[in-house]
Amino acid sequence: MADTSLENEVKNEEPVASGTEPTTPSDAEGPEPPSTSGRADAEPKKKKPTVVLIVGMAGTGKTTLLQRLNSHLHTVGKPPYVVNLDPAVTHVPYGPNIDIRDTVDYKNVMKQYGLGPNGGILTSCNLFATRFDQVIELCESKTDLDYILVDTAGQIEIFTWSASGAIITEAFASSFPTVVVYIVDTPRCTSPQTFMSNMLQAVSILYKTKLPLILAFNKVDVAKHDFAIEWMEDFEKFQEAIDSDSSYAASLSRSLCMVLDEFYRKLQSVGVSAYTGEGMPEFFEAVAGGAREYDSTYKVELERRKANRAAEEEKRKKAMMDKLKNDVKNSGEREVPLRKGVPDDFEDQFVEEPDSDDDDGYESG
Ligand SMILES: Nc1nc2c(ncn2[C@@H]2O[C@H](COP(=O)(O)OP(=O)(O)OP(=O)(O)O)[C@@H](O)[C@H]2O)c(=O)[nH]1
Ligand SMILES: [Mg+2]
Repeated sequence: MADTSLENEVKNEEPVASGTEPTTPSDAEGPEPPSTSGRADAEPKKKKPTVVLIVGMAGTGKTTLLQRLNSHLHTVGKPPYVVNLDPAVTHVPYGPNIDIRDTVDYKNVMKQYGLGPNGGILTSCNLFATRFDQVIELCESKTDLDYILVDTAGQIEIFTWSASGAIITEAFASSFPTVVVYIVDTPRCTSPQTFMSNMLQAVSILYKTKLPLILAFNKVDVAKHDFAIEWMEDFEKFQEAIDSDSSYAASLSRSLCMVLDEFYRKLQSVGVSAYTGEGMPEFFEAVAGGAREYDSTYKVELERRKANRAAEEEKRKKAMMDKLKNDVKNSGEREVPLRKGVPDDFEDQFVEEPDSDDDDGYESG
């Protein structure tokens, strides 16, 4: 049974009036993403919501973007279920249905374990991960849901090496179609080397989670992401951008951009602005694409792993049974079949004296 104490009742049930900039036209117009509009009626009611796990480095705009996504989904009549997994955030501008801060006091964790802020955040996430089955149960108990939006802390290492990141992503991904959205701070990425270090972070997320990954270039109201698309589509363009730089880091970036070619081809990338709401339809199209990719890759692999585990378990049971039979045989004892009820051929099999009065099947002593 789900522990409902984890859940914030109704907080997110009421439409959130706006994103960060309430008067910007995008959400007011409520542009229905082409890929999602009209889909709801055609699909079976009991379909699973897609989990959108928002990750990215500190200050890239994860929380503000989540607020925008939440606002957009309310506007188009598909209110999401919202989970905050950042224990250190002081102000959450959306109403989370589940908030890690209601369960774990990050400052207390720091004090109790003698940790600094980063260690405190990591440990808080680890502590919360131990209750994550309850979060999944709560999410599963919701009906008519299209999206579960998950905000995370800027400590990206949670998802690249910490135990809680693996527990959280695997728990979501084994229950729902799950897509990871890596947020990039576009204006801070215009230098080729910063861009490259960001891409390497994204690769390590993909490497660790093995889930469909979307690159969301945020803050396009400040700087368009065209340069990034160009660098990803044509590595020569990226090399041109660092041509004048003869440093070791630049030459490493030159080599890396060719290696990353394969990674870029597999990715979906969108430009968004959490401030203006730009790119919302494209964002949800990419999420729908990610959910399809989940079905055709991750889910298939998940089912293969489950089948393998079941086959292994079957093999283990059979080996144990064989060993047991062998032990019985070697000990020279007669094998005693166990049956429920009394079979028709009971007497033929077990009663040594066919004419014995004792018909309860046990040999008298
Ligand atoms: N111009 C602009 N600023 C943005 C946008 N999105 C977020 N910001 C600003 O970026 C800063 C960081 O935003 P947050 O949403 O707190 O970023 P975050 O990734 O959640 O940060 P952490 O949780 O600390 O990792 C804030 O000052 C936001 O107002 C955007 O689309 N455009
Ligand atoms: Mg945040």
